[in-house]
Amino acid sequence: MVERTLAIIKPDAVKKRVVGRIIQRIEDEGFEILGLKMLHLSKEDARKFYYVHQDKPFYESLTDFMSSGRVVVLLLEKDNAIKHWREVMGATDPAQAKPGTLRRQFGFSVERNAVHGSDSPQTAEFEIAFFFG
Ligand code: DAT
Ligand code: MG
Repeated sequence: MVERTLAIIKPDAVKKRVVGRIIQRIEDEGFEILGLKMLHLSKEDARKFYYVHQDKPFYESLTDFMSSGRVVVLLLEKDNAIKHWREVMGATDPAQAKPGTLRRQFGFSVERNAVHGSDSPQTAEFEIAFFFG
């Protein structure tokens, strides 16, 4: 089934200058890029985007990090896009992520883990609307 998902190249990956390599991987994996933009989230934007985590101990730190520099947001389309993109990203903690995944390749820590991906059709709908209206 053709699905859409929301990907973010996080501030750590932008600072490391690996945006091009991550986008190349997205295209090599067969995703169609339907939308792409670079922006700098405000702390308030980051808090809204990650509201599901508002009660977690890492919420403040996560939203500080996500508003610390520019990000690239992408609207991706493909068969099984949500699951496929999460497989390409790898586990949340780069140290646990499988070899060949983007988080293993480019992530630094559980927080500075290079990329984001929607985790369900409901989340994808919210996240796509958040950035692409
Ligand atoms: P994912 O990004 O794999 O969907 P998540 O939704 O559980 O993971 O968490 C969102 C982000 O929050 C994650 O990419 C990095 C950060 N995070 C998650 N767990 C964390 C932890 N234990 N300590 C610090 N940051 C964490
Ligand atoms: Mg998540």
